[in-house]
Amino acid sequence: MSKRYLVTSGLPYSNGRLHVGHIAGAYLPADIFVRYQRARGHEVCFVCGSDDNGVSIEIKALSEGRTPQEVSSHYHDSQRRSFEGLRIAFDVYGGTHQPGFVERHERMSQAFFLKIYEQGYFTKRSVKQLYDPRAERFLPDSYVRGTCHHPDCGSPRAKGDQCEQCGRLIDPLLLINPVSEITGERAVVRETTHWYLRLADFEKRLAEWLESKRDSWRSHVLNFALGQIKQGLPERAMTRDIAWGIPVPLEDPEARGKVLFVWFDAPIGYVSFTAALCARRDGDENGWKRWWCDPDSEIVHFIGEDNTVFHTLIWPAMLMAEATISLPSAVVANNFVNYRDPASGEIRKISKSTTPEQSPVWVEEYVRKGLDPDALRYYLTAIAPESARSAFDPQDFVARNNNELVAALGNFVNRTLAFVDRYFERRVPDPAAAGAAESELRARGVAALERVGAHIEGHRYRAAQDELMAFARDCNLYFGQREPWRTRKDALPQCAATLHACIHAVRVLAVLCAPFMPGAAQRLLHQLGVTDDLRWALPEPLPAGHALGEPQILFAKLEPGCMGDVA
Ligand code: B3M
Ligand code: ZN
Repeated sequence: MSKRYLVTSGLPYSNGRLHVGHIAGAYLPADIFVRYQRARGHEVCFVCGSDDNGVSIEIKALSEGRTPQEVSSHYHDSQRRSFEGLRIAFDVYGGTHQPGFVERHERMSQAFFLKIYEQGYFTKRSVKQLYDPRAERFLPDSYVRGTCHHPDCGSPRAKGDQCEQCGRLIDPLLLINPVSEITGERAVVRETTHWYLRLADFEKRLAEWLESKRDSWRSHVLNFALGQIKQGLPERAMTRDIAWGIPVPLEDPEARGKVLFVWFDAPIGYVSFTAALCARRDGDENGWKRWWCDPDSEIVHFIGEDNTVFHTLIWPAMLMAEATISLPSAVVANNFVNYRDPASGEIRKISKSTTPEQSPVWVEEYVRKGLDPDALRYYLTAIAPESARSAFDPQDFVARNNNELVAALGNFVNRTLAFVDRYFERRVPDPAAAGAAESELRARGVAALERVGAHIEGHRYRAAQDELMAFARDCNLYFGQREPWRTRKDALPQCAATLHACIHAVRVLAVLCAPFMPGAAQRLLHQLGVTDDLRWALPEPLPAGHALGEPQILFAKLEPGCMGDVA
């Protein structure tokens, strides 16, 4: 039976370039899942876009002397190109403050806020906060520094949210000699008013809902969320005193000049971008309800680890308060990817300040170098940070490309097609002499389809791709054991049957590769001279005599250093 999936990837802040860690965390696994479910015949909508609001974009703009709109549109475009370069194919790539999206997004976010407001889930509260008198603005915790208030530490450079010296949390109002990071001015305390979502009201329902996911979600995600509930969920301010964002839609004079907390409007972006897609595709934006409110539709969120609290607690609580949109079926959270410095061997965090600009860990650079997107997709899935952090190692990337993609998968395809090209006039040989070994290879293909599929459905992408490669290695083994170079001379019908089976295996490989390496899958079809739709099923064997395409190299061998010395 055909199902419906609404799949989202975390909306990247449009204030920087994308790196391989982002891709491995929230985008590539989602793209694999989407391609796979489509191949199974399910209906899928894959939604993403930029998270353009919030203080990080505002401050970035301030430091660059540009407007937040300029900054966010610039990075929105850069990020969109990076996704395209890696063939991560969203149905819609919106932006919470981009032309063509912002109007609808604002309208829907405000309506969402008002609905929760009317249900009485907000508490209006006046609070003290640090303020920069020169910049004339309230200071987000992370933009204040001062002396750590933990008496046994006293570091003079503690940040307003956390002390980097002793690692403990900081109460910004207790910070000694707080200074604004924006102007260097002494920060002062001022009163302000905000609207707090009472998350505690949802604890019981959240816990029940999370418990119902025991058997299907990753245990670290579930345990984290349940652990937070056990500690008690604090109320959270859903409004902010900044100029850039979605205006708070209340008549209350105290709401004037305030915007929605970026984490309030960002997940609504998933919905408003879907509406934009429906409007564009079918002329009716209300089509979004079919994806988001219909119990037959499954919603799957792919995110990086640092977004877990928002997707497993705050967003679901917002949805419970809103009461018409469904809760997610799954939240797939991945860990971070670090990188290994080839010069020192050190494992480091990928960061704007310490990772060289030319490094191919920046997707833009990788794409600009003209390297194969499939090679990166393969590597990032091979090191997918599904249960722990992993590290991008440029030398390992080259080694795996050469030893696995080229030497196993590419080699099998190439030796098969080159052989047929040379000895069978590039036509599919006759399978009349096929026997037990050929049936076995065919059964092996069926098993690979089943196993890879089961792993993808369980969100075990690394294991899924390993199965694909195991099949490729078995194909090579089969080729070696059947010795077609020998049977060609003394048992031609058998040789023909062997190559027929190998060609069929190549066609199976195209199906298996398609979610992971869509470019390679297309190259395989081209070489087979077919235009398959790559449905997730055992393809029909090609008839004897079918003309194949021209054999080509499936994956290029990479030279050490092709990733640049820096990486
Ligand atoms: N922009 C956080 C991040 O990029 C945030 C995700 C929003 S998802 C609704 O890490
Ligand atoms: Zn400290």
